[in-house]
Amino acid sequence: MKVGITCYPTYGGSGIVATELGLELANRGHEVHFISYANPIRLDPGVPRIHYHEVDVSTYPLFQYPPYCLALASRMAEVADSYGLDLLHVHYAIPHSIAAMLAQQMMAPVRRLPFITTLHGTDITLVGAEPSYFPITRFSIEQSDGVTSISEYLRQRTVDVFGVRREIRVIENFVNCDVYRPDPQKTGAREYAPEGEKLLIHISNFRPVKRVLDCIRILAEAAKRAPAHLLMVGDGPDRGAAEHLARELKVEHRVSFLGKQNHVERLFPLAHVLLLPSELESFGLAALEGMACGVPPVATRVGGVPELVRHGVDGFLEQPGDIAAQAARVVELLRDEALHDRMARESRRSAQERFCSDRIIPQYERYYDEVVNGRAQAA
Ligand code: GMT
Repeated sequence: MKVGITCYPTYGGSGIVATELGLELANRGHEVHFISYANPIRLDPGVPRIHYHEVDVSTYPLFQYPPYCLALASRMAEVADSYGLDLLHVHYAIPHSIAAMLAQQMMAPVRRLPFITTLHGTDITLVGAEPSYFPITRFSIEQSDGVTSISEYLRQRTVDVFGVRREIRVIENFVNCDVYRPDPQKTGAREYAPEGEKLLIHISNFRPVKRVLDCIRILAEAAKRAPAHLLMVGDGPDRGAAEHLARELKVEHRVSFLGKQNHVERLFPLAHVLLLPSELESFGLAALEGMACGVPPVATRVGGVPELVRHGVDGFLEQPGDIAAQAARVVELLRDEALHDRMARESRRSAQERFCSDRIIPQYERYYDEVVNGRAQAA
């Protein structure tokens, strides 16, 4: 099949899922065309059957806000026409879904161009629920030829918040278990922890919903009872505050802020525990990537996270903001080697048996087939 994929190409779970999906599809013989304003971060150039089409948003003194959505729609229609795309698959409803709908209408005199919208989380729970975006988000969901959601939680939330009656297919996030794999030797960990401290890791876009300050507080508490060092990977609005808090709590020597990293599959395997203290998480892709590397998560019982992490089996779930409880779980995992080994094994097994690309990508392929052949249930 020939698929056009649009996503936010910079850092963020939805762009990562879209990029990994494109790579997996290309690997399975499909032709994939990324259409976006920048090359998606995890997309190395030169991959066979992958094409990248940049959207150029020209400015003009009249445009206080350059009309990206329109430029994107034009490019989508152009690429669809030139390369004979079978469908467009957009990740994150706003504004990608509306751009796809416009491209579809532009192509209508030529042929049918169906589009699928994949909902990732904040497009529904935060942005889409804002009064100014609410009606257009609902409209874009109704107009899509197919809609998928990355967890059952997000599907239900979309139904509850938007009163959507059409089918929303749940296709959970996935991980490539050959790329994300454990390293029992934890080669390279000493670079960050020369005294042999165990490493904790947090990876996110450092937005308030991620509660990154909690990571620093958890580390400070846990380090009183077990030697530990925290890797903070990513960047975003709360990074400065997190660095400040580390100094205030006098643990700055125990925290490494690594900034945005392209090859997180090299960092996860160094860690013993992954921290995901989010206020809300529709899935928690970072936790899945960590689990595939045999790193049990200490996460919060919010949104779709319990669909991924089974409390006491392959990780622990506590309440958001409960630093004492999360720190206590970290200490358990750092001190009790047998417990850690068991959970690390279960994490890996869980990723392999429930969320490996080989299990999930065929679900997208089947859905594409239904949508292209007009068998998916619309509004
Ligand atoms: O919160 C983020 O990291 C960004 C956001 C996005 O759309 O880029 O992530 C959402 O999509 C991810 C991939 O499907 C999910 O794993 C995250 O749970 C989800 N974030 C939230 O729901 C807050």
